[in-house]
Amino acid sequence: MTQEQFSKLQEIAKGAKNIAIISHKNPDGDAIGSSLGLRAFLFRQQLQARVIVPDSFPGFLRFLPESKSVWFFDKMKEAATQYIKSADLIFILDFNTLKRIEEIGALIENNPCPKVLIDHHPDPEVKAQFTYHRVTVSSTSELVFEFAQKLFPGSHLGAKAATCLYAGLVTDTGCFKHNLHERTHITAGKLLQAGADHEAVMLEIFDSNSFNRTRLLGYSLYEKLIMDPATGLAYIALSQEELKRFDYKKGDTEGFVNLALGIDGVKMAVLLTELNDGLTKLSFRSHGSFEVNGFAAKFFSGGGHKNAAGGAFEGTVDQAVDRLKESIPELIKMNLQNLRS
Ligand SMILES: [Mn+2]
Repeated sequence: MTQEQFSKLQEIAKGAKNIAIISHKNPDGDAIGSSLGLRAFLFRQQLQARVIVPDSFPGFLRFLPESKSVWFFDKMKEAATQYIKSADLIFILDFNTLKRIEEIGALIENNPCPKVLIDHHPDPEVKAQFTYHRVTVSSTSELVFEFAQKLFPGSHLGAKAATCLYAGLVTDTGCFKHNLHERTHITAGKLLQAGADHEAVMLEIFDSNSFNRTRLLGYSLYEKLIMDPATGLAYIALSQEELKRFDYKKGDTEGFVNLALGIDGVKMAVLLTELNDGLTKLSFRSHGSFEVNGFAAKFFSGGGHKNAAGGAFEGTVDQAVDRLKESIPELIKMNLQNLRS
């Protein structure tokens, strides 16, 4: 975005009465962190905005400032629909295709107001008058940090926004493990300077677990982890019944797939979880030049980043495992070049 565009957007924002900030389904730390961070920053500029996401976020994000203000579309369809219809400025954060917001997508498309896309996923399909997009960045939260300074130059971010954006940056990099660039650390430093609460972010997101979640992790690793040394695939498949046994709450399986990926010899790890409605969710992780996003898109109508992608399968978890196994030869083919090198 040019300086001129930022000035124009500043004018639009100042005149806007209903600002909507929309992020994706199954919102993660970056989706909620970037959205609440932007909201808190706008609030400091005397601008009111409403964060709306398709469904709820994991409990470990509840500590974020003003997290209670987020509207879940599936829980309050009418009010949210009304709000989006009447919005005169819409921010679209942390996703590149309207498919990721389901019904909200049509509402956004039908509203002719100015839209701003801030995202780091490859090849954005979302059409917006203002696009602040870069792939070589840790997170949307980091982009929002840059964006905020350009939208209102010289303004202070505020501690609330800083904590939200810091949470997004830290979660999307898996605690500074991936999606990492030189600038990530610089941004993290600046967020701390602006008052981000590092201790709360670490404690709430990484070091707090329910009893059931800890036991589900043990069960998943001991009983459910399958490893195929021939293909370098490791996976954990959890049925609805198993999730229920451990009183599964959204976000409880966060990080499981990375433990599978961490095993020596594993090139790709997959976590399969059977959700209530006969739908199985898949999370893919890989190392280095071994890419999983194309595979997730082709076989599991998903997508994402090169080394971290997601997808879904209509059917039981066992059927999804069959589908996964069937498609492995194709995955190997897709990555043959990378495997040789
Ligand atoms: Mn993100």
